[in-house]
Amino acid sequence: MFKWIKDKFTKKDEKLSNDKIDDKLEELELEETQEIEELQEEIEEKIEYIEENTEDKLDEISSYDVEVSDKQMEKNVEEIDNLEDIETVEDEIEEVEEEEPKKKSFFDKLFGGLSKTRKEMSDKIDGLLSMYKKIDEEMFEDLEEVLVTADVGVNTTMELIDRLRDRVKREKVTDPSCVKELLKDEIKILMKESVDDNSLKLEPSPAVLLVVGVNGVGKTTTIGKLAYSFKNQGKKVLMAAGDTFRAAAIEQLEEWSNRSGVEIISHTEGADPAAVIFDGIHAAKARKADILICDTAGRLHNKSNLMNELNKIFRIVEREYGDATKEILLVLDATTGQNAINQAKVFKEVANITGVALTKLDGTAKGGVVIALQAELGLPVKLVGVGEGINDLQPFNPDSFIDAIIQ
Ligand SMILES: Nc1nc2c(ncn2[C@@H]2O[C@H](COP(=O)(O)OP(=O)(O)OP(=O)(O)O)[C@@H](O)[C@H]2O)c(=O)[nH]1
Ligand SMILES: [Mg+2]
Repeated sequence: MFKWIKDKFTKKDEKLSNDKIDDKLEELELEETQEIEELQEEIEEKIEYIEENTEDKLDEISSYDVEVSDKQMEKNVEEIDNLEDIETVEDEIEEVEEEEPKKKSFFDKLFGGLSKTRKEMSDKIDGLLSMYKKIDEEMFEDLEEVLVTADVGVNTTMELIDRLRDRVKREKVTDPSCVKELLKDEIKILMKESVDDNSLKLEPSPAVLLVVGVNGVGKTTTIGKLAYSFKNQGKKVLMAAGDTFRAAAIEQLEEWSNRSGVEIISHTEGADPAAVIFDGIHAAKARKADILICDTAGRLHNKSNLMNELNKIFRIVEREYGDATKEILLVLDATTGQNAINQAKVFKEVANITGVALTKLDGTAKGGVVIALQAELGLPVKLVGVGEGINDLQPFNPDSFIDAIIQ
């Protein structure tokens, strides 16, 4: 009985505890589900939060990037600007450095260009005078020879030696070493007596500069150098390609037009040169040019052809540009020495030559020809060419020239 009761109660207990467990389990399950749900919710919220924040952050990051790259860009532009500034400054320094030696070397260039003539004259005169203890007729004769060989010309040399002899006597000079200075002085006096002004006359504006001379003397090169120089002085310049004899001549002037930045009027090969000059004059009037520079042919079939062509050009200029200031510049090649004097004589017959440009002095010992050109022919030397470069043309100054060839 007791056992039965006991069993019954145990069973009951068991049932009770089983129920409890079930309840508990149910309760636990519920709690768990709730917790899981809560956790899920929490996770979802977190994901949402993270997602939202990530988007903001990404936006922030990309806008920051843009800002950074904008700033970087600005910085880069600034750096480029600085670089450009630096380059401009460097260019300016280069220009100044280039100009400096140009200015400095103006006399140096002439001096350097005349080295061969100086050797021919100055060195020989020094050598000769050092051999004499006293001044006598033999010394004058030797001096005469040196001057003739240096292309001073026979007539001019005789005139100079006569003057020197008189001066030595008048001033009672006995020391041969003093003769060189006296000779230099007499050359300068003679050159200035024959020509009173060596400057180009291109004022008042408008002016026309006709450049003439036989072939190969340096006409086109001299025009290019002059155009560049006038332009740098602030003048409005125009060039007319009057040498229509060959296409290469027009192309050569076109090249100088590009180098000097000066406009050019040209026709084709074989065109009438006078027609080119006519067009040049009308363009110069229309464009209000200060100076019109005209190239002409030096290479024609014969002398009379050349002279007829030049006369036609002179007539056109007179008729169409009567009021303009006129220069007729004869270009002579110094390396041809006495031949240059002969050319000058021929051109003087057909044209009213107002000045001479003596070129290629850098390559010759015949620079003494300058003295004859002025003293014998009365032609003012106005320009000297001392090289092929754009800056290798100089206004002629008798004193500096003589100082450079007789030291
Ligand atoms: N060394 C040196 N060469 C020069 C000088 N002037 C001109 N030349 C050179 O001489 C040559 C002839 O010059 P151009 O200017 O063509 O002579 P051009 O008188 O126009 O000749 P054509 O058109 O044939 O009648 C070229 O090679 C020039 O570079 C100078 O002062 N010094
Ligand atoms: Mg030419």
